[in-house]
Parts: sequence; C-alpha cells; structure tokens
Amino acid sequence: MKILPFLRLMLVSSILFMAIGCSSSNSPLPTQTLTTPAGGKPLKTYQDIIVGFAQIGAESEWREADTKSIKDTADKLNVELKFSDAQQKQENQIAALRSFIVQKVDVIGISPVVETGWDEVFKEAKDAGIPIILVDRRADVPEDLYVSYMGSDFLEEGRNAARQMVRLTNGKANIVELVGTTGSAPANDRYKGFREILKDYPDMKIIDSQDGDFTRGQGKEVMETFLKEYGKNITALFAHNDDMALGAIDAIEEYGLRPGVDIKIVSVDATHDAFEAMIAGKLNATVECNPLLGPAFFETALKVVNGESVPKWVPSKEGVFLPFNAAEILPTRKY
Ligand code: GYE
Repeated sequence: MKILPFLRLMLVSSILFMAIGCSSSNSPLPTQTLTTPAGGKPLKTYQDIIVGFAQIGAESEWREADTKSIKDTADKLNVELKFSDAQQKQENQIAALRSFIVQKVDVIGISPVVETGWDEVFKEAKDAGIPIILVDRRADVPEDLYVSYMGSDFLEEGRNAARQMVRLTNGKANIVELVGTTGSAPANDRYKGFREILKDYPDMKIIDSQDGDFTRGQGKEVMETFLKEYGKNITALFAHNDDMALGAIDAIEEYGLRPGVDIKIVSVDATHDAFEAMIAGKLNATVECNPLLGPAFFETALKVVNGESVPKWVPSKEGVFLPFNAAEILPTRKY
C-alpha cells in the first residue's frame, strides 16, 4: 500500500511517542505486559509488592504525621503494607524486622530508633535478599546494608536552630537544652550542629543539657528540674523537637515566667501546635523537619524491587518558621 509521505511521518512519530511514553518512570505501569529494558522478568507494580515498615512509635505529633503519610500512601497505591509500631524500643524493631524476613516481604522500611546496633539484623535481611530503606532516621551501618536513606539533614537543623538563637539573644544567653532520644540520629546531629555554630559565640553558654525523649511529658518534667536548679538564670531553651518545647512551655508558665519573652525558645519540626505556640507568642522559632515521607518511600521501594538504581540519600527540603507570619502560613501546613 502506498502511504503519502505526510501520513508516513505521522505514523512514525506516533509509534515513537508511544515507545517513549511506555519507558517513562512517571507513567502508570500497566500489569503483565511490561518487561525490564533487558527484556527479562516482567516489571512489578505497586499492587504486586509487600512492604514491611518498622515504625518507632507515636512519641510526637511529627511521628503521627509520618505514620499517617506512610499508611495513606500505601492505601492510595494499593500496596500491601505490614506496619509495626515498636513503642520506641529497639528490641521491638529488631523483632519486627525478623518477622518481615519470615513473611518474605519484598522491601523493608525502617526508622531506626537509635543509630547503633543494627548490623546483625540488617545482614539477616540482606542474606534473605530483602532490601532495606532507611526512612527519616539513619543507622550507623556499612553502606551495603541498606539501599537508600530518605530524610532530613539533622546537622543543618541544629545549625539553623543555633543561628536563630544567636539572633534572638543578640549573642548572649544561658541556654538549657532538651535533647531528643539518647543515641538517635536526630538527637546526635542536632546536638552537634547547634554547637558547631555556638562555638564562635563565647557569650552563648549551654548551662545544662538533658534527654527529654522527644515527648511532651518528658519535656515538661526535665524543664521543671532545670527551673528548680537554675530559675531565672535561664534565658533560652533549645528543644530538639516541638513536643518537648510545648511541654517546657507549660513548665515555664507554671513556674511564673513568660515563655518566648523571659526565656527565648527555638525548637525543630514545625508542627501545627508549634505554629499555634508561635502565634500565641510563646515560641520564637521552629526549624522545619518534614515527616511526609510516604510518597517518596513507596516510589523508591518499587524502583528497588524492579532493580532500578536509587540515590543513597534523598534529602528533604526544609526551612525555618518565625512568629511574624505564622498565622498566615498555618492554614497551608500539612502536618
Ligand atoms: O524531630 C521528632 C520525632 O526522627 C526527625 O523524631 C524525627 C524526630 C522528630 O519524634 O519529633
């Protein structure tokens, strides 16, 4: 059959267009028909994979938003999700990982409660051929024991908190610090990053620093002991998360001082409640830490199952929020 040159051109370009469309990783993957570029095994879709997720617990507003993001994304994509809540205990997370291995899940996601002590169980997953993705918190293990880490730059968060503190106190303060869970990546790095900046300000003194376990209850209790010991000498508080800052705000008010005025307060996360506290003038700054990691996690999980390469670190993009426009920004916040 004779085809007009114009028609032939259209035919060729539409075949080309279809081919490019099929190979794009953003297009929805139809079941069965797709094969890997090498022409080997059929590619898997979200509906084909089983994912195990070992969550830390429900210690903070941040963690609740993170869990919701993971569960909602699994529902939306139709991924079979096996979710475990470790109640903030490493041994429970290790047990969850072992049970995921027995259940032969395709991928494991984990937010390790602390940084160390993971080598053995991660190796068991590797030997079983199950890739591990670190979500939110890092683990101190050799790089071959996990495929990707997605989460924040906690060191930079600590530095940003210190920059805000210097600004708020004009470089002169007696600071108390509420540290996150001992041994956890965000606590270790926020602690370090904060000091990195303060070392250039000799009048910024950290007079005490104690573990508040990232919870509101502990934040309040530890702040009470700080106040009992140092009273009005405290001029600033750095809390490693908003929940501890909010607990401390209660303690400061009960003690008879004005949070945000007598004691300048900087924390991390940028949750709804922290925005409310800024609007009320009780919190002076919050450094953003994004918990909405579900979509990126499942996208990475599917790529890993299909043998695609993924970056070793997917950093979150984050800013700092201040009281002056908190009321305007709050309605746009997603956690
Ligand atoms: O800042 C805190 C939570 O690991 C980044 O854990 C997370 C931290 C977050 O409990 O609120």
